[in-house]
Amino acid sequence: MSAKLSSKELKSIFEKYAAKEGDPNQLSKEELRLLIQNEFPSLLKDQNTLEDLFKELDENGDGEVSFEEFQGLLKKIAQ
Ligand SMILES: [Ca+2]
Ligand SMILES: [Ca+2]
Repeated sequence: MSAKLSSKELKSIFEKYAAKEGDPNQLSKEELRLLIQNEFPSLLKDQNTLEDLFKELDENGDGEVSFEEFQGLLKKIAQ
């Protein structure tokens, strides 16, 4: 896992997981779980639980994470 992801790489990861169920442009909590477990497992080892991470990313509180919201993850990865 690289600490520096281009937005193109992030977009391709997002699309791969967002397409698994429901709206292909939104990540459900389950899709986010798979994405984090497979691509960024270290994010869950520290202080974060998936629940916290999901709430943090879902800025508009609609229960799904859009690509725009998902980009907030970049800041966490960069920390
Ligand atoms: Ca989806
Ligand atoms: Ca949302």
